[in-house]
Amino acid sequence: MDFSKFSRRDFFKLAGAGIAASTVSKVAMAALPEIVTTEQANTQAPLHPNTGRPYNPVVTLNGWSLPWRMNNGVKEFHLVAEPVLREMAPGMKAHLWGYNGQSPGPTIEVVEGDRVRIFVTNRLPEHTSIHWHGQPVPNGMDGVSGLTQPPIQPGKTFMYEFVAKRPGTFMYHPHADEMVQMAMGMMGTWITHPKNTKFMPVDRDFVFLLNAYDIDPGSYTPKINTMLDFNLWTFNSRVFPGIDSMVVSKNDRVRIRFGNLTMTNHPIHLHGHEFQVTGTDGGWVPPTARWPEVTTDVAVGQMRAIEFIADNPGDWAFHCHKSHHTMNAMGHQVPTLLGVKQSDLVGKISNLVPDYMAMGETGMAEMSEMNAMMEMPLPENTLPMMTGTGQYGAIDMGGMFTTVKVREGLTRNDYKDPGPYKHPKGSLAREVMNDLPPVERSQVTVPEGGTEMSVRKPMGDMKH
Ligand SMILES: [Cu+2]
Repeated sequence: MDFSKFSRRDFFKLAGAGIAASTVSKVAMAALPEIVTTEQANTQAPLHPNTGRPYNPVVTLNGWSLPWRMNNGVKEFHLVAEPVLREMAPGMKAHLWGYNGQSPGPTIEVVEGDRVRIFVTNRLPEHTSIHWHGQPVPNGMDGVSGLTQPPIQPGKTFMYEFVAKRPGTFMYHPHADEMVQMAMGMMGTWITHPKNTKFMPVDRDFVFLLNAYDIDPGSYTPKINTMLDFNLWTFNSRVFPGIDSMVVSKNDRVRIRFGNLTMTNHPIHLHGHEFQVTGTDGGWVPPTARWPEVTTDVAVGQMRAIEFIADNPGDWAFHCHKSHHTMNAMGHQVPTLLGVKQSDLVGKISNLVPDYMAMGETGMAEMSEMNAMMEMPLPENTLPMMTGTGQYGAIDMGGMFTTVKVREGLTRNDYKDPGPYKHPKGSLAREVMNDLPPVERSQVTVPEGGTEMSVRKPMGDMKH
């Protein structure tokens, strides 16, 4: 993540002037907090509070935190539900619905005990609402359209207000035409920081949502009726190699929080370290109830916070362990051709399909190499199925995959991508050459008068 490219001022734009909402007068709109939006999909620097109670901010992976204003002791935010253009990785953009210019919407960070007021303006073509997933709020603030409030009609602005009671990791999403609105990317993270800034301190605190889309190769808009067969498995509406690395300093205590708003579970796996699940939907896990893991499964609607000491330098893979969730569109329905000799067929098929290429005979890794060489043309606005290049070649990944980069001696707020890890001499897997020292072979001797066995093999009897 390259924070050097922009300052917060360049990153955001104030969109308040252009709102012209149909039913809120200019005077009424002037009383609302300014609308802050962004069109960028880069990870933004943490938002350090300059008003209100102190807290240690999170870093939202390929996202940002929403600025607020204090109004007589109340923290006021302004979310705008609207169509957005999200870059899912360089080379592919999607028409999604989100909040304040992006999907997911901005992270909202507050402190335990804060009184919070959230204005929600609806610029979608249909009604919506926002549910504050996981938070103990008064029933009328729970955002379930029809049940606890009338829906927010297009052009209208609603106001939610409650005290952020329990510290932890939460989500927000519509509770109105959910199937469509969540398939289109409407969701965001909510962090309630503990009032006591010394409570469970960490050096780096990352957060993102697990989400998924079904976007046909060559198109831009998700199919909203898909129930299970999604083809883009995303962290914060980004796929590898578009997901930023999580950069940490050696021996940092690192927290990574994630919530699952897809239609299936995701076993999230970290290489090179053991972690503990320190937080769930229900709050922080007491130390005596934690156990070490390297993979934690996140069910639909759940949130998990994991913590570990980053004591092992390197570029460590961090990904969903379902292998179809670490690839992009196009590959999921390809027939298995392992071991099928296609050489005789190519000529015949080429008469029918001029660009036909035999694939999959020895595996699918050749796909990523071919994509890398740009020999196989892809439809417009389509990412290769497996992609990404590391210092040693093709990474053969997509979807829910990124890296945790552990480096010596980074300063506290340095999140810049340090480039590929330099492996110390002798610590890298390598091809076996003729340079291994000779080894004394153990001499197996048959004991005198040794046993005799008859072994029946397909070729006939053999005596040993
Ligand atoms: Cu997964």
